[in-house]
Amino acid sequence: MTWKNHGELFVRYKRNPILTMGDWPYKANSVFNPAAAIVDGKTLLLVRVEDHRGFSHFTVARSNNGIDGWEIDTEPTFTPDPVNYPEEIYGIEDPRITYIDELEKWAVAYTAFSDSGPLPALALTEDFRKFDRVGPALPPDNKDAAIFPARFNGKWALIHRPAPTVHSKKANIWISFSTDMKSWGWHEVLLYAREGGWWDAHKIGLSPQPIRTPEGWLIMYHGVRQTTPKISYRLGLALLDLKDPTKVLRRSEGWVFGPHETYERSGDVNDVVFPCGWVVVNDEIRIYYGGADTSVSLASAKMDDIMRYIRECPEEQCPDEYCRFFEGHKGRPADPKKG
Ligand code: BMA
Repeated sequence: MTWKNHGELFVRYKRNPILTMGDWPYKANSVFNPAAAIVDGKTLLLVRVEDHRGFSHFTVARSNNGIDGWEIDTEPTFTPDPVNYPEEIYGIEDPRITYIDELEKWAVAYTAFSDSGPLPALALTEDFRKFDRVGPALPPDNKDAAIFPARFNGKWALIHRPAPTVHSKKANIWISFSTDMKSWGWHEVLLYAREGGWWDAHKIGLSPQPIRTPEGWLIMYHGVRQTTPKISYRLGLALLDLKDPTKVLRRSEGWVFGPHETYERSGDVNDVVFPCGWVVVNDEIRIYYGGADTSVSLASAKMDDIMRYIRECPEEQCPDEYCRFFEGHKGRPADPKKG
C-alpha cells in the first residue's frame, strides 16, 4: 500500500470553543455551524442559532482578530420568513457565504427546512443587516450548498448534496448551473461517497464555500461514518479545476480533521465537527466549525501546508461500478449539455 498517512492537518485554537451559549445576548439552545467571511477588515461569522423549539436562525458575530472580542448582534440577524417563504417553516440552517464580485454582494446559501424536508436556498446581502432572498434553489431532500464567486461559461455554479432516496443508499455531492441563480440545471455528480470501510463511505456533503487558489478550487467536505453505536462527522479536502469545477483534480484519502476534544465529542449531537466557513488570513487558513452541534470553535493551518498536501493527494477515482460502465473514459463522460 503506497498510502501516506498525513494525520490531522488543522491545529485547534487552545481556548476553544470560541463562542458558546454563555456568550449569547438572548436565550437560545445552541450556537454552531457558522459561515465565515472577512468583511470590512473584520472576521464575520454568520452563526446558526437553534431555539428551544428546535428551529434555527442566523446571528452575526464580528471580531477584529477572528479569535476573540466578538461583538454579537443583540437580536437575531436573519430569521426564517415562512409567511413569504413557506419552505422556511421549520427554520434556516448551516449558511455558507461567498462574495460575488459581479454583483458586489455577498451570497448566502443556506438550508431552508420545509415541511417536505431540507432544501438549499439563496439570499443576497451587502451589509449582513438586510437580506434579499433569491428563493429556494432546489427541491428537498437536499442540503450543504454553496455558490461559487464567479460564473463559468456565463453560468453560476452551485455545489449541493441531494439526500439518498429509497433507491440508493449513497449521498453524493452534486454540482448544478444557472444563468439567473433561480433556476438550476445541468446537474451532475461532483464527488462520490466512497464505499466499504472508508471514513467517507455512503454519505458526504460540502462543508465551507469553495476557495479559489492558483491551482484550483479548494473544497472541504464532510464524510459521515456510521457504525452500530454512533456516527462521526469528519473532514477531507479536494481540489477542482479552476476553469471547469466539475473536474475533480485531487481528493483526500484520509480525513484531515475529526472530533477529538470533549466539545466536539459530546453535545446535542455527539462526535461532530461541522465547519460552514473558512477564511484565509495572511498565510493561514482558518476553519470555523460547530462542535457537537453545541458551540463554535476555530482551527487553523498554514495555507502552504494545505496546498502541499493536496498536491500529493491522488487524482479522484470514480467508483468501480461507474468506471466499468464507462470503460475507456477517464473519469466521467463528457457532458453534451455543457456549452
Ligand atoms: C447534518 C447537518 C448539520 C449537523 C449535522 C450533525 O446533517 O444537519 O447541521 O451539524 O448533521 O448533526
